[in-house]
Amino acid sequence: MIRMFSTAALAAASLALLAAPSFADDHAAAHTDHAAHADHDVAHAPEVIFGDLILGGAFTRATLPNAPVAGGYLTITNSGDTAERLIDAESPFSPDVQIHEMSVVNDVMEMRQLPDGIEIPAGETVTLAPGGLHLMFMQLAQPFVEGETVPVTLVFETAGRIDIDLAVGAFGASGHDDHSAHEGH
Ligand SMILES: [Cu+2]
Repeated sequence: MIRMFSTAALAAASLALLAAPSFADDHAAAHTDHAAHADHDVAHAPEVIFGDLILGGAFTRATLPNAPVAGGYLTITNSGDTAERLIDAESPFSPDVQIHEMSVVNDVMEMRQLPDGIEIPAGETVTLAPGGLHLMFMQLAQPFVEGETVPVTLVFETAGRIDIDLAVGAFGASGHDDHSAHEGH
């Protein structure tokens, strides 16, 4: 059944290709992309190459309707030979996207803003992940919806600005709540 459908779709695409090559190409590419994406349980945005920087696995998690904040995560690889620094982030979903770190201080998990951002040493990868370094979307303008994407502009000290999308995964699937420090007030 699936095979028959695929054959029919291919035939249709071939016919369309004869009639309107560019449209058929676009459609086939989009379809393939979508099918591949649906295979993944965990949503991650595609890798983005930005000069010497490789931005990978960008994701966030769905939020409850009135959640005040949300985290953002990705890996940043610096393939260059000079250090880089992530100094700011912006998003239409928040008037104030901050760079945060969670760490254990005197046996208490604390979250703090990093006013100087995050250094990405030459040749190294820095991971922003739940429980550690992260982007923090303050004063959320609207909830993050699973399956959608959240655009964010990363601002690097040397390389400048790059727009990426965070893929929105399931709400708190891990049960690990890295936003409780903010939700308390
Ligand atoms: Cu935070």
